[in-house]
Amino acid sequence: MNDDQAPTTGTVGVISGGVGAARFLRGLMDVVDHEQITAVVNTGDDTVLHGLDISPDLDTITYTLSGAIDPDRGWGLVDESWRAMEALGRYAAVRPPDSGAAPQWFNLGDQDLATHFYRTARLSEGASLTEVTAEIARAWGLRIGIVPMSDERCSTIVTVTETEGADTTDVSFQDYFVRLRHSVPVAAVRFDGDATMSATASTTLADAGTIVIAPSNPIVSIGPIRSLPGVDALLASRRATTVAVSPIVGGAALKGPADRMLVELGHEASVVGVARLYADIASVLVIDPADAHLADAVEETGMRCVVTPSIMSTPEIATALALTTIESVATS
Ligand code: FO1
Repeated sequence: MNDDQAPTTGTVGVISGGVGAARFLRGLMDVVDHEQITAVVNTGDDTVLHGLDISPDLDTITYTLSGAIDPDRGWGLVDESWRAMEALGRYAAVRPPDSGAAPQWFNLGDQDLATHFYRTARLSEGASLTEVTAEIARAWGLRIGIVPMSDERCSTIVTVTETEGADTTDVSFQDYFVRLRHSVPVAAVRFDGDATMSATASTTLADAGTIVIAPSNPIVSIGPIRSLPGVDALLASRRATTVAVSPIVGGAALKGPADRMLVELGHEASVVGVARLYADIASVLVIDPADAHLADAVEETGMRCVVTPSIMSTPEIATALALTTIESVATS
């Protein structure tokens, strides 16, 4: 970070999903001291496979910020090998029809497995997900705070129509996203469990000088965090210093199925649709120049609209986006 670039924001809490949030945080790390940044991260995508506790969004953020992410996939580690996954084939061939053992539809790289081994072992020793996540971040040399939204399980459940004309079924988020390749119609999304905000997430959002809602899917990435008791009320009370970055540009999602999902669930897949979802909890919406013609319509929702390039195709654009975003609600 350059001192002459530093805006007067104090600490920054970033409400985060996976890939889009990770790229935004990477930019933020160029303009704010790392110790001043805390990402409050979605864990609604978390899953258990092979008996291992897997937290995709936490890992996507950790790997991206430490420069170890596979840049093409946006998840998992660069220069990864897949020998363990291949070896599972031997057992998939003999598993009984009613067994879920040796699933191969969710790809866990050989080095990535080490993270899941460590997380699972520490959780089974009684450590909280908050503690384990901090340990993993430290192991990757990070000084920013990476905090799970909750230490309890909160699972995103997606109601889908798996085959045309069939009844709807409820599936886990990873079933929808990876196994069904997010290509089936979504009828509803809900968040199961009686989870509460983790203590660190709660302190982060209460005390941050600035809160950013990252450019993540409003329904399945930001939605699980907002579903926790007290989060929306807390954000509403911090509305003046909360800014959201639209994950929708030109009517399309930057990554993933957010655009289709918004429409299927009765929202508009545009920056105006995003503004309607966030107007009660954030005072500013950052949109891309591609949507500049919708700035007035965004402002009609009660949000101030800031127009700046938001497609983070280079690190420089991510840095400039992060700076403009936090300056949009800077106190002085
Ligand atoms: N996404 C895929 O599309 N296919 C995979 O096989 C897959 C494996 C995977 C393993 C570890 C991990 O941390 C993430 C992984 N992802 C995979 C990404 C993940 O499903 C999604 O990016 C998020 O859950 C959505 O934010």
